[in-house]
Amino acid sequence: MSYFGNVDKIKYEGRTSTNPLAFKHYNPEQVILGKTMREHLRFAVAYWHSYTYNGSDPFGAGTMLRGYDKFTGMDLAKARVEANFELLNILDADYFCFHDRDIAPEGATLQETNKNLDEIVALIQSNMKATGKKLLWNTANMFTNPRFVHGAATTSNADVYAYAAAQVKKALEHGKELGGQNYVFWGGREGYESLLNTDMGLELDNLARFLHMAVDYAKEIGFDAQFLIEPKPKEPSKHQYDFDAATSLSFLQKYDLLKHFKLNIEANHATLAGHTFEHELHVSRINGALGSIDANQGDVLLGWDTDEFPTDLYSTTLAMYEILQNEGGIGRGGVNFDAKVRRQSFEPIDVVYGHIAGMDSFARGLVVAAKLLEDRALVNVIDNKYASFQSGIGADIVAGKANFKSLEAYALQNNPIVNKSGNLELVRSIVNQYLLNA
Ligand code: XLS
Ligand code: CA
Ligand code: CA
Repeated sequence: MSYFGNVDKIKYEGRTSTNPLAFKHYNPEQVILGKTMREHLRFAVAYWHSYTYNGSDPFGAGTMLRGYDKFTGMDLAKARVEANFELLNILDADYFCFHDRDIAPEGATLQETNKNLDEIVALIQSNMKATGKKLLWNTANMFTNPRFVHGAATTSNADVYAYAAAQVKKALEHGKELGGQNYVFWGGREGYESLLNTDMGLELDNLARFLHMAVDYAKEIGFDAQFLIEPKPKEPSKHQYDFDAATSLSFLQKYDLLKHFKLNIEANHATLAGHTFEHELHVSRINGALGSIDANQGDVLLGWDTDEFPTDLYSTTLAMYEILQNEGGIGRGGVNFDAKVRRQSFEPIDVVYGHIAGMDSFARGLVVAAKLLEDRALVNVIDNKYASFQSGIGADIVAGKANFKSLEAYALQNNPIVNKSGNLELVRSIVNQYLLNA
């Protein structure tokens, strides 16, 4: 059974190809700065958007036409496993990601739910063995079911807290079984609506306790995945605790969790927080916490999480520019397409086109970013801008040799002060030249 119309494995045909089912920029074995594109990018398909999402929105029903629509329950879950491995093969993508509730239906009890999960995880495992495909990360969906109305690890109901712990315990066991490279915590409903009925201090303390328990349990069972927090503001609660990278890092630091966690940065979440994608990646990187990325893009005209396939080359270039400068690049992380086709793009082939567009956009971003770095185009701009810290009083400041008295003595005899232009318009046109010519 084919769910994507018997499409052959997508091949690289180069930038002049007009074949819609070919890569124009993603050439998996091409070496850039000592690593292949495949190794730099570690592309992953997101289960929830590619197989579970049906195209519904608050105003209308699902529109997606899928070959597995005829199934329900566990049969549907099994068909989606087949669809996953078919799509990974078509895209020549090595990784996939899922929430527990994407892969198997919930039962009437936790026991039944876990039984369903065990069965599907075993099926996924045998497909992984047969194909060599790998799990980039799994996570627990603790936001869809109404029991999480007040949150999961930040709920006001201790019984829900215990349920959430049981759910993550199981997800960690499955992550281990499947050799997951990472494990993600996105705080779906970990936030609040109003302080009038919220004990924020207790909620955050409980969240930290929960994460410590997860770290301890992973250690106990020998699951050595990289743990990731995925920041996001606004959705679904008004005040999400993991608002952005800086907020998440300060939380991790306060609760002595920083050594156990890195961040999974999503482009659309960055823009919702009022930042660029590269800002969030940069904040993570300079704090040694850039772990993985969720590749997508928002829409400047809309204020919510649209999870579009990434096609903005400016953004993919600046994202890859950060990743290339990260120690070890993307490391154990990867480029996960947390992206869905538009509601109007309801044919299965659109999922293939969406991924090709995203993979090509990141491959092109990689090439341009590598060239920018190789030529030190932006490095020179920045070195020049901060040159005053290389010698004289600036070098003293950086070396920790200055104090208020020595700085005052310097300032008193240094008149007038001369500033240099930042030349930002020139810098932007240099970036455009690289985008067009690299
Ligand atoms: C939702 C998030 C979610 C996480 C995993 O906006 O992006 O899908 O990536 O729970
Ligand atoms: Ca995400
Ligand atoms: Ca999202």
